[in-house]
Amino acid sequence: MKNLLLLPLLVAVAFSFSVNAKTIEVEIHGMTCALCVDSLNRKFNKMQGVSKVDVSMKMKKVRLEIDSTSPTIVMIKQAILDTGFMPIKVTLISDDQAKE
Ligand SMILES: [Cu+2]
Repeated sequence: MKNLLLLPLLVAVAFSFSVNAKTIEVEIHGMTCALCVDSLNRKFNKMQGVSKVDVSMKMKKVRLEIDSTSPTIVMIKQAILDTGFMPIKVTLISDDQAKE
């Protein structure tokens, strides 16, 4: 019975974690056409913890909205390498804890 009282608390904690997202931008080398953009889009759309993917060939950048804990920068870089591109620079655009 005590567990039932804990449940709402656990749900609240889990919810606050999922809400705690951040946006990062990765400069990518090697994108040359729409198929490159497409393969990166598909790769990140499959990745757990990624809520939004925005690939720009013009800017040579991928912008991702991700959970605060996962995926890590290392995982993101590896995913880019796996897709056949070179991650150049990772920038944290916003952290919702820092948002006003
Ligand atoms: Cu291409």
